[in-house]
Amino acid sequence: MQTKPVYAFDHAIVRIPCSAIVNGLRAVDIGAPDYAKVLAEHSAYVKALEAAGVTVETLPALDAYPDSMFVEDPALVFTEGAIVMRPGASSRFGEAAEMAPTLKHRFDRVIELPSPGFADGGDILVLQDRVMIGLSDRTNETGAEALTECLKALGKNPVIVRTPANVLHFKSDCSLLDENTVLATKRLAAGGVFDGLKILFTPDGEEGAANALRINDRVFVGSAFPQTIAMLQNAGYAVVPLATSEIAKVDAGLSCMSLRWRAA
Ligand code: CIR
Repeated sequence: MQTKPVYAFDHAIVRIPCSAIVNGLRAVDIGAPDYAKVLAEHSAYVKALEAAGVTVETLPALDAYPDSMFVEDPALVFTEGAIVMRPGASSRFGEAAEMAPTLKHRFDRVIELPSPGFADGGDILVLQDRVMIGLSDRTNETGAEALTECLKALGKNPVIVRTPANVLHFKSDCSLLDENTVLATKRLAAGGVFDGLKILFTPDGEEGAANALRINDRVFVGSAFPQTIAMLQNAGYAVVPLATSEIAKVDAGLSCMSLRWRAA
């Protein structure tokens, strides 16, 4: 049986941004995002998922959780089942319980990450042969070790790696491009985590482009990163540029706004 690529997806879950996103978490305050513009970026993203052949389930806005549109963080999903995470930011912790019923409805197998550790989906990079768990300010060692057991129970091959200092999530600085290739910042790849894989480096000044998203035959890339777009096009990838300038104000990119999986 031929193995499907890990970026072959036919389903996704997203959540409508709530108006409290203007109060979303951010490391550096460069101004609050404009709610109407966030809605527009989100809507274009959902359309791009659908155009890529993905059936999208849209969950309602959750006003109690400013960052709840970033559904990637409170859960992990695979063909084999889902994991309810324990987000490492206290203001986001309750998002996991909000997501759990949807996962139980959609997946036969749902595993809850046991307490007391913490882990965010943004720290998890799924490669063809392994699942990387990046330690960060949101994913601690206890959480990473517990997640290792959850992933093994789903038949995955987890490895724990490090996220550079001052980088929010492991995947803020990298993404999968194909079975053998990743897009990464120089500072993240310098740690040697991708040795053995082909690495395309984000051009200097375009580190924010590293959070791209491979979906089926295309790669979503932030439209504010022309050098990265040109580099990926020259390498033969079908690039879909998407606006991310508003969500970037709350440290978000293209992977954060969906949970993606392939039904069996
Ligand atoms: C946060 O700090 O949690 C949000 N403002 C941004 C989350 C981005 N999520 C992701 O990269 N997976």
